[in-house]
Amino acid sequence: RRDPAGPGRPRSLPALPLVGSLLQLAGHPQLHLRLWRLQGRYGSLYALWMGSHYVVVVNSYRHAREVLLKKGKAFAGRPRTVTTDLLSRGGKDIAFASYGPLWKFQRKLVHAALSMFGEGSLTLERIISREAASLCETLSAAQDMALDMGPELTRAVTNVVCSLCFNSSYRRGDPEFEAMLEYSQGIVDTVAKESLVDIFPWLQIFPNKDLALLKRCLKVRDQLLQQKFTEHKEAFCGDAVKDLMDALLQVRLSAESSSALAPGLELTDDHLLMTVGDIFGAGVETTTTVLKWAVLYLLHYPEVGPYTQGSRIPGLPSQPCLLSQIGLVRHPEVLRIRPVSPLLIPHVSLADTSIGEYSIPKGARVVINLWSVHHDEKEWDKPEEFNPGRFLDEQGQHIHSPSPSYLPFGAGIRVCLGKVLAKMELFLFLAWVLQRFTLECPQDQPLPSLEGKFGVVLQVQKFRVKARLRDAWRVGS
Ligand code: HEM
Ligand code: PLO
Repeated sequence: RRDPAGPGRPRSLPALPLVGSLLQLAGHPQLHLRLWRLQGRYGSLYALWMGSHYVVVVNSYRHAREVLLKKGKAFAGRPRTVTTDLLSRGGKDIAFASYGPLWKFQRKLVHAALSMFGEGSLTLERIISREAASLCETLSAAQDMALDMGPELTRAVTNVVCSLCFNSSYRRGDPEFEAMLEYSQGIVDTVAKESLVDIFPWLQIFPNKDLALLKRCLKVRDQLLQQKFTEHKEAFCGDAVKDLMDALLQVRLSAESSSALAPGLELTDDHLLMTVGDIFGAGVETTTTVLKWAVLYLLHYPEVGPYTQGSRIPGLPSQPCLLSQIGLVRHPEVLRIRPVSPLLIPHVSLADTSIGEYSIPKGARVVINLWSVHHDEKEWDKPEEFNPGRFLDEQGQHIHSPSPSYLPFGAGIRVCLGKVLAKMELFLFLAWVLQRFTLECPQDQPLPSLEGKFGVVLQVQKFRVKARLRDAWRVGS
């Protein structure tokens, strides 16, 4: 069964029966860093065994682009794991679904719905600006207090996806929002953690703390999704499509889905629920995480902070140079230095294929280590240094990546479905906040750690900040 040294295969870490290469990985909670360092001994492309699964680890942008773009279709599969199967009811969502006609159809539907309600349209800009304004009000009220911005950033971002998915939003202290915060944290803490249950599915019969937590959290999430679904079904009259949920219901009612799908394929209630669950979950956890990283880096690098001291611009900032100075140049660098999804979502080869000169068998799991791609010293000058200016062109006007070794949203047919939405949110939220406030570390506290916590997203440890309204924005000035 095992042939780690098959013809032309990548070099493999030593593997033991049953556990595979687990011993080399055990005790390293920061899996992306461990896999990054293993390059020293095994080269940038190597293989390992997770239990009985053959895993290929890609650490260079050339190989990453080959997998995602040039041979995108051959590597478009997803592995099935115990935790993601629970999360997505056996892959009925988009992110953890295997490649196939249903997955394609779900992607197309969401894409169409997102462009209709938001992307690129004024509606989306209005929704985000409304939430940004409300966030700034809250920060203003808490001025000069040491504040954990986490929950407020989460609420602002949640309300944007809530508007898109369900045409609703949450007020401060809303119990449903508090419940969502809690279950989502539980899911982030447990899902896709290459925990023992995912490596040895038969361990499921033993009680497992993480698995129990995940199941508890999923129960709460499923209740919430089901409730939104039922409300929409009851109110839906077929013509006025107000949100993603309505758009999905409409497709089901129209003949479109039956004619667009091959006989025997059906978009079930579960597919609709899991699709919305994905967009809602991805919409909240990713963007919030980037915003927290952005704030944290500003505390560490105050000199790249306020370019706009003293200027007061009502409404949205509009001059291009100001735009780039306030918000635009920051998020590309934040996404480089702390990629939200440091190992993407694992891909699976759907046929015998190759990467570079190495042959890769069908069914191999392929992990793209985005951390390595974004910290490659041959591509990036001082990769651990936060330097938003590296993404500005010579005139300081436009954003461009100085290296092709940059793939924060992945690429190719599995590229992030929320890329446009996410970029717009990051830009607008950062622009609104940084234009109005200077962010400082409370005096009695050390600078918070820049070390992330590895998981399905690279999480930020909790920290507090003082948001001071800039002089130009104080009432009466
Ligand atoms: C997939 C990054 C925001 C929806 C992904 C992947 C990455 C990523 C790296 C995996 C690509 C792969 O496996 O090759 C990000 C980042 C975000 C962000 C950095 C924020 C800054 C969002 C938002 C949404 C979203 C706001 C929802 C509207 C999805 C979905 C997938 C995905 C549905 C799965 C696509 C598939 O498997 O076909 N994202 N994402 N993401 N993202 Fe995002
Ligand atoms: C986040 C917690 C939610 O409660 C459920 C959820 C759904 C979709 C997941 C998301 C979580 C984490 C980030 C993921 C997203 C799909 C695509 C995205 C994995 C688990 C990324 C960054 O790849």
